[in-house]
Amino acid sequence: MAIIESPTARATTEFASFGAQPDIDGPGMAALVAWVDEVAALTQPDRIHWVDGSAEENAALLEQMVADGTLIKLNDEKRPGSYLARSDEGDVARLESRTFISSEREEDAGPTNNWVAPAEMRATLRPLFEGSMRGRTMFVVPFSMGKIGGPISQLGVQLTDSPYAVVSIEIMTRVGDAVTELIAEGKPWVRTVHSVGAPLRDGEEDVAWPSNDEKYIVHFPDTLEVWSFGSGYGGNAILAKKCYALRIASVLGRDQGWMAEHMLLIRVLDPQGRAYHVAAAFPSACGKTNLAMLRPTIPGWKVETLGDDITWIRPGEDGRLYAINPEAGFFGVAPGTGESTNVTAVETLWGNVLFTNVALTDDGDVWWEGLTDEAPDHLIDWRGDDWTPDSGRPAAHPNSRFTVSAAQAPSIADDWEEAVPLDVILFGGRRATNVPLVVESFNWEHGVFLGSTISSERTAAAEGKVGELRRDPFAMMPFCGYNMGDYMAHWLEMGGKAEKLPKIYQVNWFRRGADGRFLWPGFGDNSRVIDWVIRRLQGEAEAVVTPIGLIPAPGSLNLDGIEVPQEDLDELFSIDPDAWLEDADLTEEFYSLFGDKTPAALRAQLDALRTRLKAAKD
Ligand code: GTP
Ligand code: SPV
Ligand code: MN
Repeated sequence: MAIIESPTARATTEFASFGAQPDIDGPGMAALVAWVDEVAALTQPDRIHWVDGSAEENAALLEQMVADGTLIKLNDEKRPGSYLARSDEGDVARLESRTFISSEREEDAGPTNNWVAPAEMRATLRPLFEGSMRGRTMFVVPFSMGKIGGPISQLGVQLTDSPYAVVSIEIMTRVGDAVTELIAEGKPWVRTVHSVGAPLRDGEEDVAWPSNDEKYIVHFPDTLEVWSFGSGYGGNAILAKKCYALRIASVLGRDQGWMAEHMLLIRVLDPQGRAYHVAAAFPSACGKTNLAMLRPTIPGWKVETLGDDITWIRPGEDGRLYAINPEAGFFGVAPGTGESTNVTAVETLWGNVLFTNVALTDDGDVWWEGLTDEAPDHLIDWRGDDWTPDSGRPAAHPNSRFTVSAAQAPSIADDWEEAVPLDVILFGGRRATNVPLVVESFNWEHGVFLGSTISSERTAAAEGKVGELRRDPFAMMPFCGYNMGDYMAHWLEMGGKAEKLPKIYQVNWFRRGADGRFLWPGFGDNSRVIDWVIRRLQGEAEAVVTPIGLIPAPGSLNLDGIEVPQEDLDELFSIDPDAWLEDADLTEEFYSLFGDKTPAALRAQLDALRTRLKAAKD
């Protein structure tokens, strides 16, 4: 079969041997082709390229992007098979203010999502997408979240005019003809459309990072569609990730009895070799990739990586909850990733990496704040300007990223594409004050309460004022595709779907002393918290009851080999009832946003917390 006949389709010259519609037939193929045709008629690309997912095609795409100036090829001796992209200065992070849930009913989006009625939103999007791919190639990218053909995998297709998005999706998901075959067989799939919104007039020169000042990231949960316009960056452009695997998937989970969560997933092996599976929900740029690649500083413990950002959780037949990472790669925060903080990540990044907005060294390699203790004498910064250590600005953008295949991590578990039984769930945020290093919940309901109260200091992963404290329940505030009140109820319901539930903990690596420094060494030493948590499961570590939950009994946290002064430890675990009562008021305010949808069980948890805090004051 030839490239499909759309009003604008022309044969490609630079990809003469790639891009034709694959010769795949089946009952589901007509709907796919019709949709590709329909979007092409709207967006009017010069060419349509069906991505087959082959290594040759990938190489050709990369080569073309280097020729076009979109990518810089790094020094093959230093960083083989790797590239650097510099985004537009106005396109460096997710845009929560431009992210919409267009459900039929406003209450299904809820008060914490931007909502516009679907008909109105479609009327807004139509003129934006009309002709938006002119002068460009529209890529048809069939992808699978979860291994291709896996029992709980989900399929989708992204139409995009960004080759950068295509090669990113090829790292982050499983892409190619094998997916198209499943769609042709009639398997369900989600439609996602992405345009950078920068059509080229005849003969017009392209820029390195095309984008549009006007941006929309829109989800239609009722029809399972995503439409994204104007941005080429991360979660705005790799639609399989936040848009599908969290926002759309959370809606599927609500309806089908499972969960899509913003969590890393690891296997922890204790010194006896017993395996435990831990999932952890931390807001963006709060340490998921870091914990996912944890190298324990206490002897005998080992951590295997299963996932670093998204976890789907389902009840299994044996009465446990099973967890799986649906992604195939890591889109990780570069700054702060170094030999002393995450050596596994540094090793993972030896080659075959797509970097975005990091700095370029004079010998054609990359650098970012925290990669080494000392900065090189000269760099080209993320904007493309000369940089020296006394330039007075970061060389890499704070939200600069690496995109790399998960299989390349030396810590990756052999069976990382399979679901595993979940033993522990951690909730964490970035809290300079108030929240102790670790708190154990009394039970599932109390654990869900802890998750619902997570707040965190804003990071550079999204637009907004960095450092400002904001509520981020379950680390899902920007990623829940439906009403957060219903979502909290769904968490409680899931507690009834398994006989042996994971135990829930709250953690905080980011508490600071009066002098502003971190009280806890963090990184590899977070294994000490994991060790305590696992020994709690085994009934081998002592805890003391506090008004907010259980904390380690004195001496029960393994601190062998590190120096944490007693005053720091006291501060790390100090609980100020007055501050917590103030926090409880904010929780009440937050709950009131959802009116009747706030589960009564969580309101009861809040009442009980207040009662315990008041008792502690007397
Ligand atoms: P997303 O990809 O945005 O979802 O982020 P993430 O949660 O995976 O964040 P990541 O692990 O990449 O960490 C982001 C930043 O947190 C980096 O700058 C790390 O250096 C820092 N960080 C991670 N773990 C710790 C820790 O234990 N202590 C301290 N102080 N910083 C940490
Ligand atoms: C996050 O912000 O949580 C990320 C990066 O994981 S992005 O894919 O851009 O959403
Ligand atoms: Mn994330």
